[in-house]
Amino acid sequence: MKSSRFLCLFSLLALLLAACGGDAASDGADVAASDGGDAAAESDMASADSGMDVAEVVLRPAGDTIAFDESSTSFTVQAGQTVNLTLENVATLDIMLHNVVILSSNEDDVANRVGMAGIAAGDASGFVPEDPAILAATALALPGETVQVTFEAPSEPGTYRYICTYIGHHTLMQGTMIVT
Ligand SMILES: [Cu+2]
Repeated sequence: MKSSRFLCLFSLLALLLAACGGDAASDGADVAASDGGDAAAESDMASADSGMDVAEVVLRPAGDTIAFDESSTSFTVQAGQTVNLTLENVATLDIMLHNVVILSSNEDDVANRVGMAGIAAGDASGFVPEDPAILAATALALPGETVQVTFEAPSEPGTYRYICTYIGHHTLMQGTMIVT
């Protein structure tokens, strides 16, 4: 039974003819057709889903320096996407506190204004001022601490600055969020 079925399939493949019975030929055709259909449907689903997924972003400072790590100076999200942003403060020095403040602009003037206002805002507000250009901000992370903020990416594609507003950090500790 098995060998005759094998021979039957073999002859099908070899000759590309449905010469050994209607059942075998139609089975083969059904499987091929439904496999192709499923694969197409799955890839459609995946691309539709990717627009809805939450973007997981992890940023880290470059050790004990006042700078974001090389891999943390930029990240890309989709317009309107929910972003789960984590700041892992991997610093070990007591003075290396950090946060991430996402701005609605990529202008130096705006980054400087918010950075200076952050210093004035002080410890009580985690060095995050009240400013209309702030889209989102994490709490201040002590060395070894991890903080998180969830926000919605702007609906407008473009480049947006993020800075650390801890005292004296905003000019050195910057990155860009690219919204596509
Ligand atoms: Cu910092």
